[in-house]
Amino acid sequence: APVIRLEDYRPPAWLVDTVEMDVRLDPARTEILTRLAIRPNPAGGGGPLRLDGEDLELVWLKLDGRRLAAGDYRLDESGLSIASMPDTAAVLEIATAVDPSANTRLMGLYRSNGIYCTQCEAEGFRRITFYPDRPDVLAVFTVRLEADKVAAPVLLANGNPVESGDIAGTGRHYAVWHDPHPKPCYLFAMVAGDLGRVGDTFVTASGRTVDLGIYVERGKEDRCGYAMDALKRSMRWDETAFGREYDLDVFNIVAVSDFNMGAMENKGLNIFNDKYVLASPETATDADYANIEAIIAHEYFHNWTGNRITCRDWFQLCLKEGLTVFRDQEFSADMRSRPVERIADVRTLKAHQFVEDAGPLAHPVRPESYREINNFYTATVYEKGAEVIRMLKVLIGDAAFRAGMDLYFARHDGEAATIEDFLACFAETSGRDLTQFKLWYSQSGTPEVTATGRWDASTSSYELTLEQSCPPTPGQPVKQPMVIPIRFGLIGSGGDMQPAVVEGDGVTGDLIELRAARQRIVFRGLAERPVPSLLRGFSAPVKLTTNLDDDDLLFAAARDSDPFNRWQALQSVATRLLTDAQAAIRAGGAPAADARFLASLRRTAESADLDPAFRAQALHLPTQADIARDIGREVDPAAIHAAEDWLRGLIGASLADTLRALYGGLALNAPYTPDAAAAGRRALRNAALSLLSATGDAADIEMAERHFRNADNMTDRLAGLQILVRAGAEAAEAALAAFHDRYRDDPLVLDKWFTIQATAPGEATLGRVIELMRHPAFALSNPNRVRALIGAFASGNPAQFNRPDGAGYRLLGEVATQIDRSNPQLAARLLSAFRSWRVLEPVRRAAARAELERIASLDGLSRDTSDIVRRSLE
Ligand code: HT7
Ligand code: ZN
Repeated sequence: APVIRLEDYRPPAWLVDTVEMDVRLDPARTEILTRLAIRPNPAGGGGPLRLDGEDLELVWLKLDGRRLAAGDYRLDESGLSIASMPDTAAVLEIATAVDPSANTRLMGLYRSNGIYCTQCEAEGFRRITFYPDRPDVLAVFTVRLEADKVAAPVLLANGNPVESGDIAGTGRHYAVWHDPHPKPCYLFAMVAGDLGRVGDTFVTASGRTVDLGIYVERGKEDRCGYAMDALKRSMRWDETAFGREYDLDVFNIVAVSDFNMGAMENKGLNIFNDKYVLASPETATDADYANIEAIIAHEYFHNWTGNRITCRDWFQLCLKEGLTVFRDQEFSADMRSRPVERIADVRTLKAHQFVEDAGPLAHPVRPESYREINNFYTATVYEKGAEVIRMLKVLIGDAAFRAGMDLYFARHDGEAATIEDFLACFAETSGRDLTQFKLWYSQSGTPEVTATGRWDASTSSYELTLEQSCPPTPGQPVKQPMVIPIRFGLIGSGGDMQPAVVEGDGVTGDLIELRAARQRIVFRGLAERPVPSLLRGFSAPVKLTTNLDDDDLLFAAARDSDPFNRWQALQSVATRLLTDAQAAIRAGGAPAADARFLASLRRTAESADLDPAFRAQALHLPTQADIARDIGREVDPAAIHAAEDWLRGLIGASLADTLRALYGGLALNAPYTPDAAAAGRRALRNAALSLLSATGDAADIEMAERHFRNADNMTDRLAGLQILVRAGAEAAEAALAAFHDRYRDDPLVLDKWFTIQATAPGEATLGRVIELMRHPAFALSNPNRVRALIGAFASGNPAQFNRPDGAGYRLLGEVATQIDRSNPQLAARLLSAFRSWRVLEPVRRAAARAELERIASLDGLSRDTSDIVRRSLE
């Protein structure tokens, strides 16, 4: 596949003003008549017309009413060209036909459980009709849909409903939808089927009433309440936090069960993976509720950041995705606990983006080239993209940030914009030069910051030397220094201390702007030696190393006024302990306990003045991936796993009385509610139970079994099941069977059952995964099932996926290459589990390489999969 480069961007030769579509839905042969009003781009366009098209049957083509003959145009596997075009505006009519039932890629028009639906981002519209399928061609769409009235009583498309009716004597009916807002075709959507509807209304700040609808498979209407509530809260929040009002008469959400990603922000007609809509206490965990809230908000927020202002080209993907993740994170922080949300977001960032940035798939937040754009919907574009926006806000301040957003909305509404357009708004409102800041968009890799502090009692001063560097990443051997905002405080025995004088560049209030490779700051006039608290709130996505010892960190864990850094300090000590422990285990020795850490953890767990959700985060140890990243080379996942088991067991035994008291004291004697306060109590209680049972103590395992059996909600039931399976308890099999029997007809809940088994420790897991692939509820055609079993095994069970015999790699390779034939996007995503293979110890590294090379040698690989495999091997 050719490489597409940002530097080659050229404006479109032809613009499209209006699109009128007439779609005659049929399961095997859907006909689409499209009428395009086109004109040469006044900015030097015109000439030959090129339209994208993929897997389409061209029925006929008319230009200005004249049917074109075969010689008038050229068809090839990626589209259609008309060499001789008029030099004025023209009307092009195209009739295409597609087979939605045969569309297993889930891109374009396909069927999910009998429902017709579409997915057009990034390049799916070309699988519906021939079109300039690029985000900088914006047009006003009118869509007429018709279908069998019994099979598809519901007919939906973007925009507002215009008219509907029966087609006499045919058993069919139709509906016309008009979207007045010009949009790129990737935001096009239509849905038809026999769907249940849950309705509500929302009155906007200016008093307009919007009809809200959530459409789901019949019988699931009673699981839409939380999604609807989250939608209304999102609409209100965007008005108050960003001054953004909704702009159509209706807003519809449809939940489908076959979907490649989480959801899609099509204008006025969001389409969701049903996992992120459907929830009831009986079927959804607290984490599911939080995800639903965040994703409903994310897709809704795209209405302004993505839809009203879209991307000029796919290199600018972070313009909409990074910004919208930032917005949904802020929303969740306002709805829940800000520090706890920040901790959760940073955990996700480190677990996915830091890992990606450290491996062969590393790329800048704004990539400069790609072969397959679907492979760039990554943690870097989304999560690091959000961090870049957050840094911008920290650097220029809240007022200039809000003014910059207002200016961006005013200046670029209705346009397809670039990162340069976006940054220019903030440069203007802040009066700052953002040239160096822009490096965050072009340099890949996680910057490393080293902070070395020195207390000089004779002068009562504290000297802080900050150094930054960034490791080489693919195509970028050498990096320039970035602007790194470091929020800080100096902690003294009585709390935060104020120095009398600060010497050195780049310090304003509680913010250090690290711009140079090395910067020295001296704080004078301090009453005592401070413990510096750096990178408060994780003010920049960097890897920070300090010369603070464990005593300093544990002091910070107890005294830092920044809750994020309190949590981070404990995590840093735990990371050191686990890293040392895995080294000891590899060397055949025994890990060493640390009484000070255990005492500090106990204090945090017992601190009644701290939010239970925060305390639960403190009890969650760094993940195995965190430790692998800390080690950085010659990684042995089995040793890391053993170290984790050891530390969990040690905590469970040493803090048993505290953990039992927490478990007993936090029971909620009230019906389940998904709010943050109740979820926080459950999280802390389940974390306590999980650590207790890590000792293998029979009484604690029995307690976990009772917890499972008596649970009145999915959060507790699943936590109990997970604890039993993880502990390898005798009761685990019976619990798994009971869970299965209870939810045998509920695929979304069975996904949890698949995942628990796929992430179970022990060598038997691989065989179990293979066996579960034959379970009647499992299907390679359904992305949720595949991710729940195969994805969970490959990404959520490092010790078993990375078996030294390579069997885990072979399983993933075989399944992914099989899926590649039907759904390349899903296959490529699964294979990104290989992204850290180079840091493994030699035996595993060789086995992983062998599997990647085997896959690379196969004929007929999709562009998605060959791109991932090739970059992984480079
Ligand atoms: N903007 C959406 C991305 C998306 C997508 C991309 C490629 C293939 C399928 C897809 N489904 C959804 C989702 C979002 O970020 O909001
Ligand atoms: Zn998005």
